[in-house]
Amino acid sequence: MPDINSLESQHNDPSFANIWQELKWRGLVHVSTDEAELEKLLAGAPVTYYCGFDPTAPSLHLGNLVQLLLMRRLQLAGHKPLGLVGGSTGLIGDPRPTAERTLNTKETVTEWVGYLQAQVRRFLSFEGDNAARMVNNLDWTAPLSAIDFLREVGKHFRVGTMLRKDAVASRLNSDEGISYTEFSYQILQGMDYLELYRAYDCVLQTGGSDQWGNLTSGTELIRKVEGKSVHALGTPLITNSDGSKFGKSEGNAIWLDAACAARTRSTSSGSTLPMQTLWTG
Ligand code: 485
Repeated sequence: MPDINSLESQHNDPSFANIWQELKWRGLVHVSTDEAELEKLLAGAPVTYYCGFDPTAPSLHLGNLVQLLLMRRLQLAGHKPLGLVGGSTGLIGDPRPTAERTLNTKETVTEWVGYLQAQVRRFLSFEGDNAARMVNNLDWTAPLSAIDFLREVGKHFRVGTMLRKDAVASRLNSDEGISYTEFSYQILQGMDYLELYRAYDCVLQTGGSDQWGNLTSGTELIRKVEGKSVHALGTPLITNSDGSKFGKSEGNAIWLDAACAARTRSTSSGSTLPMQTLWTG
């Protein structure tokens, strides 16, 4: 029996014409930029792509696993992954549709960055021609002053466009509204894509379909600033059998870290669940 936990024994299915066809067959494509172009791009020479994970808990969860497996499949097809753990975005918080997040301390976020990086490392190969690389967005956001941020980055964003993003629109319609801090989140994620495009020629960002607003914030920024069309791919979200979202924010996450799962099992109802609840919408 091959050891399915060893990266060396993993491979894509050679019966598919190309990786895009395989991803589609596996139900990993919910929404994307131009499909024909993306299929051609991924069937060609190695490209660099990235996916970001925010340290808003001490462990990744099942929703993140979909992205890790997608990243690995793209790597097995010869492409180069960048695993981003959000040392800066984790300090701000991606707006949830329902309520404002409580800010975690900088010490806590730093500790969780370390845990998440270790988890991401287990799913990707850091050796060979298309070795993965870990990046942390705190490296390029921490040195940026508020004035430079507003002059160099903020100037490219139209408030009207920002207000129309789903995550923001749903919060504006709620009693609680949205803070300026969380409203700015999409700019930070857009800036990350631009930074990674410049530093590594990264031309694809992946995420769950809930990330579409943030993914396109980056593709639009790169089009404006660099005049270049880059790509985004949103996977379906893992939902409960009733179609509701499944994850950290909803309090029913299945943690990838056994120690974390054990700690929350007594307090959370969702650490084990029937398989029928587990597939996508
Ligand atoms: O440049 C980036 C900075 C941060 C992020 C992505 C790119 C994180 C992203 N905003 C986010 O909040 N992601 C969620 C998380 O971190 O838990 C989940 C998404 C899910 C999937 C998963 O991350 O809700 O759809 O993308 C990897």
